[in-house]
Amino acid sequence: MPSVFYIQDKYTKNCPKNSTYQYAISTCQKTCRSLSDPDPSCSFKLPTVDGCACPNGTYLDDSGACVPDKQCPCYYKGSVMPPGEVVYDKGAMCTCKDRKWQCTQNECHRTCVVYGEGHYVTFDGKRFDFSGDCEYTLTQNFELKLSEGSYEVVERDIGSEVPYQVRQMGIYLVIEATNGLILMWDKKTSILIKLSPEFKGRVCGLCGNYDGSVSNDFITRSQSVVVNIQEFGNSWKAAPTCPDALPLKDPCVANPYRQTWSQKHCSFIMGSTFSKCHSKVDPTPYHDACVQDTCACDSGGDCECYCTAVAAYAAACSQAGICVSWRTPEICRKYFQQIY
Ligand SMILES: [Ca+2]
Repeated sequence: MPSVFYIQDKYTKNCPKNSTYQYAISTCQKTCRSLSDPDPSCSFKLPTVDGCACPNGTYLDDSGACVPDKQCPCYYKGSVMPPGEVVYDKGAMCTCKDRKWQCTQNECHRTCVVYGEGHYVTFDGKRFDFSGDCEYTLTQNFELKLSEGSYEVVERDIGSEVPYQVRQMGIYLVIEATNGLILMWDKKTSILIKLSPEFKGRVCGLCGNYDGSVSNDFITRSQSVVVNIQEFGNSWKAAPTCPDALPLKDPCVANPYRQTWSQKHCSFIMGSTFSKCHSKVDPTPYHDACVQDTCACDSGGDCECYCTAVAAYAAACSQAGICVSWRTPEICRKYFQQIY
């Protein structure tokens, strides 16, 4: 703590810096630091003194000058930070302005994932299974038309096509729109939709409302929060005349001859290849989805459904910052050396 005032028994015109001579100064003088942190010298009373001190409305900064409060610096973990200085603390970016830290949460894009036989993970992390034969709205603000390798992105509010770039990344076609939307599609059953934080709470559809709460994602097209997955999913059909989807039957019960093969292969997700990721992303739901899809697989052979299911876990790991190189000539070799 720098000295707050300069004791002088006799009047002087030559007070240091921009302090002035004053009589009967309280020993507790305001410093810039005391505006940010409690000043221990103010916690006990001492006799008043005469001398040089900061004029009213000014505060002693760490260089010993008297400044208005707005010119005081900020303090971060005991260090002096001048106005305009930026620090990063607990994921937030904080800028020193008017002696106070102004922080903004440094948030990333959130992802909605749809993969395999109707497995969904919403922007807020709600997981559910829903499968029907209609077209459905994934996220209301956008109309995404994907079929057999062709695509179109339309933002509804604006009513016009959003400018976007398309590139191929491994097995994924990546569509990056200029407004904060990134779409990754394997041209089969997996879609990842990434939205920037500006869309928080502004979207609806099967990918949920992206408001940060996992408990209110089943909001129907008519804006009611429901518990039933079919009621929720069917409300987002594009065409009301399309028949409602029914609850999913356990495909391993329907196709018991596939169950052993499925369980044996899907245990790969729980195994050592992905061990680095297990503490970051719970593998159990991905394993269960893998078994279901591999039992249900009726197109492209057993391997395709299985590889898609494993790729979904690998993609989730990658989102969590763990990249796992899992494809080998023996496992899903068709896509060997391709991402996820
Ligand atoms: Ca939500």
